[in-house]
Amino acid sequence: MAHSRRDFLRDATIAAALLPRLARADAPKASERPVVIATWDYGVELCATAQKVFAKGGDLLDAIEKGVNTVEDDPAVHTVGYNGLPNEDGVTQLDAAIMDGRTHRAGAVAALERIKNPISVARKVMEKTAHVLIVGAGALAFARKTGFKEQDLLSPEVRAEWEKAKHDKFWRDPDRHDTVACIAMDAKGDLATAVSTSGLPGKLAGRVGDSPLIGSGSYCDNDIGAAAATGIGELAIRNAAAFAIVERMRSGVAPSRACEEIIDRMMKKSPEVRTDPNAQLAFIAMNKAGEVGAAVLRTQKKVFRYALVRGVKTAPALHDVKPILG
Ligand code: SD4
Repeated sequence: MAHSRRDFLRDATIAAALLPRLARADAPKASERPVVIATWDYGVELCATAQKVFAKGGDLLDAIEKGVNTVEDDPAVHTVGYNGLPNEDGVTQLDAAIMDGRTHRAGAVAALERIKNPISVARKVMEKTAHVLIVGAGALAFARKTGFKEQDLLSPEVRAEWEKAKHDKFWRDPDRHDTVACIAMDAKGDLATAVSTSGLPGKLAGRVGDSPLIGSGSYCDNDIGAAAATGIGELAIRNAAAFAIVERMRSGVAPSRACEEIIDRMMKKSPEVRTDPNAQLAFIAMNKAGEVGAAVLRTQKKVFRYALVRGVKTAPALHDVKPILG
């Protein structure tokens, strides 16, 4: 199809708008690596833990696994790991995925019960099997075989809270579903992603969200960059969102802009997300230069927050991102 003058002008305008972002000089020097970005306020803990692993000369995967473990282990976090809120049958089912850019291998578990650290099981799937994703009873059996300890995932207090409120709007409180997603770059510039969640509280038994699905909830291409999601997984799945963001970065688009473009595309494909207050979704991304970015469609909290740390000397800091739809 012929490229009209109008198309040319539009493309030139878009290119000009992107230029300052592409030319931004905030790509980290080697001394500012490693770089770790993680979703939400608890991302600070994650980044701090990963930073300590890196500071001791630890490996990229150890850094992100241990970082995610701190969130999974925290009983005050009701959206990930231990004390993650249950499905409509009162059973906590966890999803997680890890991807290593160096090998382009990935491991994931979905609807995993009774194991508080699904990210560690996902890592074992990646390292010890020829598979990528193991679900449900098979995932639990695999976890048992590889030495994970089974336990009740709900504290008595959270179980009691759930029993009391299970029939009311408890489930629809958007503060009750926040996935921990992180992207890390080590000192050599290699990339990895990790995502862990209890998914949407009150979900149907066996429902799988975006988080364990490589390409939807996370994706890592060691030559280009990585992306990861938090929010309503069905939206991310229907748009192969994390993969799509990485592909935009492959075309030279900066991380924030790549996240925004996929949200724009999503709004065009599914116009109902513009008016549905429950349509919440946010992305984080990092390119091979170590530049990071994020975008959020909507959140009932005022802003989406991510934690970021560069190097091993400065402490992680939180960054606010305004929603595209208020
Ligand atoms: C899911 N993406 O299971 C997860 C839940 C989440 O903010 O991140 N909520 O769909």
